[in-house]
Amino acid sequence: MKKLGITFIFLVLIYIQAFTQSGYTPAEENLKNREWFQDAKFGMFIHWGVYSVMAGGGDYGIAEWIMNEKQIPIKAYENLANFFNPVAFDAAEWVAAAKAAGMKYITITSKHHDGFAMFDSKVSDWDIVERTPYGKDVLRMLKEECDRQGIKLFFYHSQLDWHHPDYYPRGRTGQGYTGRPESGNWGRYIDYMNAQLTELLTNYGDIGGIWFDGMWDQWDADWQLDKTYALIHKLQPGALIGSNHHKMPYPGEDFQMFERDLPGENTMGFNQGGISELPLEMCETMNGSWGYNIKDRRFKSTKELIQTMVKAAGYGANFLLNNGPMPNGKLQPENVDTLKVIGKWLGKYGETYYGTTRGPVSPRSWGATTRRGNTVYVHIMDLPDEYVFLPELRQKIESVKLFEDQSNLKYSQNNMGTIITVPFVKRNDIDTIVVINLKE
Ligand code: H79
Repeated sequence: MKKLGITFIFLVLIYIQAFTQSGYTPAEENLKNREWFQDAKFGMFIHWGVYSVMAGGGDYGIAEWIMNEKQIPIKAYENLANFFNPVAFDAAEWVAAAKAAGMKYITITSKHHDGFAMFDSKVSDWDIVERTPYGKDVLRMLKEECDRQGIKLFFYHSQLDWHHPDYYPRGRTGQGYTGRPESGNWGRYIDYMNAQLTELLTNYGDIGGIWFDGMWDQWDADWQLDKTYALIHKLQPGALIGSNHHKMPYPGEDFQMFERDLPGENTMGFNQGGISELPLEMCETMNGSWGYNIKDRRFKSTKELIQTMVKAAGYGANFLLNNGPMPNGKLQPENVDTLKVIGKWLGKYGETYYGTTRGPVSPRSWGATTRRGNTVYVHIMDLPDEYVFLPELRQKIESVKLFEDQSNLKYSQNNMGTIITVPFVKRNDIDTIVVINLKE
């Protein structure tokens, strides 16, 4: 009887596993890429499309959403493509700026919610090659340059589509103004999306992965994730799939992202999911906008960005920092300056960041910890005391030094944890780093 019970539990467990993973076992190269991704830590997000031409239309907080926010019907919105002529676009410059910042990958919008393909699509003419005077496939140009400079390229792809007639029934957005017919074939839309994804996964060599967004537009729709994810993993088993649905990852996803919030936080009001065991990534804007907004001058300081980047690392999360290039093809000069400062900081302190995992103490109001093997890095950002307390850190310690000058720091341990003296005179404004070497 007992044996039967155990067999039954065993079968249930197998069933649950098969059910929750939908049969997905990541390929070896996928697992390798996950590791690469976690070690790489820092990437550049790029929001660029025909909406960039409108530069927010004089409003804060509007950029790539302008079609929806200003209720611009498709026929009128399509005119924008006629003015998208980024003659100053230089892929080498973008990739060099990313590299100078210490970034290891770029995630660019292949299609945002307006449905416009920033690549040469054969299944739609709503794309950069067919509709703009520029007429060139910028994704191809960027990919070639990324290959040259050793940067991985990911594609952001919106599942939500305000332009395609078959995106029907419609969700919470894109209602009532677009001029689309009040009918459509959802299955055909999914086929269309999969056809564009097939183009992206076959015509651009090896890509880093696909960054989905937009499922939150309608939860009840039949997104057929299994089909789309299986297609991607079949075409490029190593490509990492993530989706910005703000929930716990679905089967078939390879990493989890958090939009403008540290993992587990929900200041934005839509990050309601928990934290999974998959590789994590937090994305953040330089000002308050993703796409180019001419009025948005609320640029975050390099101090704030570096501290957020390090705190994300304290959760084990990557940092995907956005750029909204201008319609002429140039990155915003303010952003280029910021990237240089971050790059300089990483040039000096990168050892405490790249290739680390989350540290033994989860992020605190004073900072965060990261770790590589037996080395723990304590990042002190805002500590009003001369002492930092690391609860639960009871492992035997080999040495405690200040990263900056390798000077030894005083410490003591008891059964509650470790206390380290970090003199005020040794502090710097952004991140004072203490290096703890633990005994084997
Ligand atoms: O691409 C960038 C944004 O355009 C996109 N994601 C980043 C990376 C984005 N779209 N929306 N949001 C971010 C915020 C989401 C707002 C939501 Fe809602 C709140 C979605 C669901 C509730 C607003 C209200 C939109 C639908 C209802």
